[in-house]
This record gives sequence, structure tokens and C-alpha cells, in this order.
Amino acid sequence: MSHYRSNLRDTVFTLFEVLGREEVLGVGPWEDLDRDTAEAILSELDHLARTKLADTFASSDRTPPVFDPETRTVTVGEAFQKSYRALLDSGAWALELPADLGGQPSPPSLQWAANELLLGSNPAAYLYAAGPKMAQVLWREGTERDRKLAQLMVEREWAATMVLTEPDAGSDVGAGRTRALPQPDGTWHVEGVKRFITSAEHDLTENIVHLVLARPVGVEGAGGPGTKGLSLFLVPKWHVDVETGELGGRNGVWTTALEHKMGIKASATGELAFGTDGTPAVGWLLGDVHDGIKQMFHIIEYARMMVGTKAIATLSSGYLNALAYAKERVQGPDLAHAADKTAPRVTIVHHPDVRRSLMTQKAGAEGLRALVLFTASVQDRVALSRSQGEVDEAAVRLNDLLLPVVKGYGSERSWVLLGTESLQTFGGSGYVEDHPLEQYVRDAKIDTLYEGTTAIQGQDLFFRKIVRDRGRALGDLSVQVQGWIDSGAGPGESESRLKEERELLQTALQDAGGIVAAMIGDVTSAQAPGRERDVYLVGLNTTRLLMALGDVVCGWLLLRGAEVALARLGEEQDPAEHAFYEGKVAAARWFARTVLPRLTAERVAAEQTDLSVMDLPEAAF
Ligand code: ST9
Ligand code: FAD
Repeated sequence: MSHYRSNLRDTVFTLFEVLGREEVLGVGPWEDLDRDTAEAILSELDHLARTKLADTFASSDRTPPVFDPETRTVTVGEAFQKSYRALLDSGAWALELPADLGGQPSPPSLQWAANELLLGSNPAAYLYAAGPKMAQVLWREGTERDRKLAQLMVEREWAATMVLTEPDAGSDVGAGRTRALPQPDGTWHVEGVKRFITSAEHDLTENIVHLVLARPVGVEGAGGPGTKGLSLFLVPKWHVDVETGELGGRNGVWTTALEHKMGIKASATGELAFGTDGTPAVGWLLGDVHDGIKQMFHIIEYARMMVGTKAIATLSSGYLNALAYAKERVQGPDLAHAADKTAPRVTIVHHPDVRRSLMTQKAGAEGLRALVLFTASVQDRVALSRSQGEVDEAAVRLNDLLLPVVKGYGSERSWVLLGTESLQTFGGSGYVEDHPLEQYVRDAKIDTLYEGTTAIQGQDLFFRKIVRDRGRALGDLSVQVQGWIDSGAGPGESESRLKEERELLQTALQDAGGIVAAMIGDVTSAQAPGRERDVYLVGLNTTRLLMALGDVVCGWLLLRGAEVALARLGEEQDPAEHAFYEGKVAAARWFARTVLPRLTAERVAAEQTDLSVMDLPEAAF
């Protein structure tokens, strides 16, 4: 039995019945796609996910890649290699590449629907297979030379890494000390040590191209302090002649150790030393321009969406595994007959507390899926306008606003629900290796950490995506949510119009607005002389706002789904479809009634925030 339980029915429902994605199929760069083809692609990838990808999820956790300190190489298990091969052979990566780089372009909404399946079934394989996708950045930002390298990365399926973190530069990327020295032939010698690098070394591909942030030295106008002084260098593991594709000697970049981690053990995370053993680590400056952090953020933005999607994919499978167990496991009597010691024992799905837990998981997983696919549908707008040589500014801003929510809120909610609810449903059996939950919980923890911790996502959301944006994207989103609430006004049955739930959403929207207003007040007062410390009040609430906004968006999207489902329930349905739509309505109502009211307390907490915790001496902690 596959560990991975997908929910393609919900994906198709969200994509087409709620978000109307047919709209973008058959249009512009996606003129060759229609709904049937899109569904066929998803169905094929779903099969791959549940079979060849899922097959090695557990075994590669138990026998992770091995580092040989003598040769400084990493060996990935043979079985895992098969999953990796199957993933590349599926061509799923091509959905994300432009046609001129060997891709078969598709709308981001379809890409992220597909990625959920791949990330949920075998996230490590997905990470190793990122090379052809990363080639896109070279293709977009690079010189002719870089573009040739990009083509090789795609044609020869080379791996790639994103290399930012150093021992003293994690969240604070701008503290990085790795340097790059210009050479007379136009290349650069990179010197320094990076740590925690995903796919740093392995034997899955003939070459690995490292995309490295380093600080150029002795170059006028470049290499200053902070992130703006960083440039992006392409440092291949093996030297390569980009004209012929021929590999040369070994470049001076070596993995010096692998981390022993809590989870995602199949994904090799290594320390990378550049130019430390006497051989220079030769690199090229991407695009021959010193614009490293901006170039790297093209990858980071993608990777933040990816990490959020990985998190919810795991939660969804965790929930469906828990549901299957709850339908089989017999334990205890029905609560209504508990006084009768001879009452028949029932499956645990009969117990109110198990139902509470299952519905919390279902609403969480389906709400987060809707958040990912809604964000991806905004990316459809961005990509479509770009393909016409235009920029849909409003869509760009809205996507920017939603990215920290997908990554930060998505990963936090997923990890907590996986641990407190999905694993819990199994009782002690959840804690042992017979079921995938113990691995899910270990593997999903990383999602709140890499690609910027939750704290970083909260700050990004408030300072960059709200304050710096002057609230435009947030205003646009609020108008959309308010529009949906108002669309239910007027005569008609309150039941079918979700009247009570609209009121709950209205209150939640106002509460989230209240949190924003309190924070804007604090950020404004911090501008006044002597009030600089008021910015701490903001810092105490950024994570709270991230979570509150996520709740509002998920609540809204679930309710939009419930509205569609209610309409379908009025039609003739086969029993499975009827049950599906009933479940959609139930999950949305559950979320509105049990999650959204909590935002009122969050607003009060935000409004009452003071500086006492900042005034407290460290010794008192
Ligand atoms: C990691 C990898 O953890 C883990 C998973 C491995 C995944 C590998 C495979 C992934 C698949 C990849 C496929 C690729 C496909 C690509 C397709 C794409 C075509 N948005 O605020 P400032 C920029 S890796 C955009 O002053 P500080 C911007 O240029 C490690 N840009 O920051 C800005 O200039 P301006 C991950 C942003 O105080 C400039 O930065 N590590 C954004 O200097 C400076 O901004 C982290 O994520 C943004 N949201 O530095 C580090 N924000 O303002 C987390 C900034 O003029 N730390 N820029 O526009 C942070 O993010 C910090 O906030 C900081 C602060 C470093 C940005
Ligand atoms: P720190 O930055 O030291 O943070 C410690 C704590 O302090 C966190 O809770 C953080 O939220 C908080 N904190 C820090 N600064 C602030 C602040 N200004 N305000 C509020 N709170 C703050 N990096 C790469 O470059 N490439 C990779 O491929 C890669 N893969 C990884 C794979 C794994 C398995 C792991 C564990 C890490 C990986 N990373 C990678 C590194 C990862 O991105 C960093 O670990 C992450 O950005 C956090 O940095 P740090 O670990 O140094 O924590």
C-alpha cells in the first residue's frame, strides 16, 4: 500500500469548479491545452506519485545517502535512483519551462497542482530534480554563455543548487563572507564555506551547477555590505565547455560533510567548501551583472511557493491516512452508550473527538490547497500578461503578498496539524514506523525553517508586502473577500447562502484589518523622535498577522467552494459525488465556525501588545 494518498478530486474541484481555470486553457502560450488534457496530465502524474515515487519514500529515509570523506562524494541508494529516474522521465519538469528551453509551457495553476502530487509522494526526488527548472534563471538573466549552460542543464538533466547560507549568515544572508575574486580571463574564483546546502553532492547526475551568492572584491560599484553587495556566480562541479558540452576537470568546490537531520533524510544536505583545498572554484558571474540578490530571489520566490506546497501535500496525505485508519480501528463504545459495559465496540471514526480532529484536518488541508491554487491562479495572470509583453501590476503585487502566506502560514499550519491531529489519530501506532505519520512529522518540520523561517515570512508580509506596497495588494484582496461576503446579501434561503458563515468571515476580515491597523499605528509612531522602540510592537505581531491573514484567505476560499458545492448538491449526483460535495460544505462550515472566531482574540492580543517583554531583562527569561 502506497504511503501517499492524493486528493485529485479536490484538486480538480478547486482548479475548475471554484477557480474557473478553463479560462486560461487554450489561451496565449497555453493554446494547446484544454481541460481534458490538463486532467489527463494530473491523472498520469497522480499514478506516478502513488507508485514509483512513493515506493522509495520510506526506504530512502531509513537508508539515506552516504558521504565518503575520502573521496568527498555522496552515494544515493539504488532504489531511490529509480524513483528519481521515473520523475525525470515523466517530463513533469517541462511543464514549467518555456518552449525555447525545451519546455511544454502550462499555466502555473496546473504546475502547482501537479507539484503537489510530486512533493507529497517523494519530496527529496523533487528537490534533486530541480536542475532543469533552475536553468530558467540562467535563460532569463544570463549572457549567451549562461544560456548555453542552461540548455546543457536541461538537455543533460544536470542538477543545480541554490547556495546562500553560511555558518554566520542564515536569515541574515547579507552577513555572508564568501568572496569572489575577478580573474583576467573574465572568470571568478569563489572562496568560502557555505552550509546546509540541499543536493550539494550526489551521484544522480553527471554534473551539478551551483548558483552561489558571493561578495566580489576589488570591483568598483560592487561588493559592498549587506545583500546588495552580493553577486550570483555559476560554479559547476565539473568544468564544462559550453560550446561542445564536453566535461573538463574537477572544479574546486567540494562537499566536506553531510548533515544528520531530523527528517527529509533522503535529501542530501551538505557543507560546500569553495577554493579551500588549493584548487580554485571557478565561476561565472550570472549575466555579467552584479545583481545577485535580485537574481537569487527569482529562485527563492519559486522555492517559497514550493515549500508551502510540499507542506500542504504532506498534510493532505497525513489526513487521508488518518481517515483510513479511523474507519478501521475499533476501540471503545459509542459515547452515547458508554455507560453500558456490554455495548459493542465501534471504529474510532464514531467518537466525537476523532471526528473533531478529522474535520479539523480536512478543513486545514483543503483550505491550504485552495490557498496554493488561488495563489497559482494569480500567477496565471502574471504569466499571461508577461507572454503578451505586458505586466499585470496588480497580479504581481497580489502574488507577492500571498507568497509569505503560502510558505509561512502553510508550513506552520501543516506541521502543527500533522503532529497534533493526523499522527494523534493513530494513537501509539502513529509514533512507530508502521505508518507514514512519524516520517511526515519529521519531514514537514523543515518547511517552517528553510527558504526563510516563519519569522522572516511574517516580516516580509508586513514590511515589504503591506507597508512598502502602501497596502495596495492587501486592499485588493480585502475587496475580493468583501465582494464575496456581500454577494450573499438579499433575499433567499439563509442556509444555501451560507449567511451565518458570511457573517463569521466578515468579523474575521475586520479582526485581521484591526491587527493591520494596530501595526500600522505602531510603525507610524515609531517614526516619531524618541519612539523608535515602537517598532518592537510591530515585531511582536508579524507572525500573528501572517497566521490571521492565512485564516481569512483559507476561510474565504473554503466558503467559495462550499457555495459551489451547495449548488451541485441541488443537482442529480452519484453517491460518491454527493458525499464529496457534502464534505466540501461541512469543511467550510467547520472552518468558519471553529477557526475564524479565534481571530477576535488575536486582534485583542495585537491591540494590547506593549513593550513589557522587550523591557524584561534577559535573566528573567
Ligand atoms: C534554502 C533552500 O533554504 C531550501 C530548499 C532547497 C530547494 C532547492 C530547489 C528549489 C527548486 C528551485 C527551482 C527554481 C525554479 C526557478 C524558476 C524561476 C524563474 N521578494 O529587505 P531587504 C530582495 S535557500 C523578492 O533590504 P536585507 C530584493 O532584491 C536559503 N525580492 O533585505 C531587495 O532589494 P529591493 C533561503 C526580495 O535586509 C533585496 O533582496 N534563505 C524579497 O538585505 C534586499 O531586501 C532565505 O530565504 C522578496 N520577498 O536581507 C533567507 N525580499 O528592496 C531568509 C528581499 O531594492 N532571509 N528581496 O527590492 C530573508 O529573506 C531576509 O529577509 C533577507 C534580508 C535576506 C532578504
Ligand atoms: P537563524 O537565522 O540563526 O535563525 C534562528 C532563529 O532566529 C529562527 O527562529 C529565526 O526565525 C530567528 N531569527 C533570525 N533572525 C531574525 C530576525 N531578524 N527577526 C526575527 N527572528 C529572527 N540554505 C541554502 O542556502 N541553500 C539550501 O539549499 C539550503 N537547504 C537547507 C536544507 C536544510 C535541511 C536546512 C536545515 C537548511 C537549509 N538551508 C539552505 C538553510 C536555511 O535556509 C536556513 O537554515 C534558514 O534560512 C535559517 O537560517 P539559520 O538556520 O541560520 O537560522
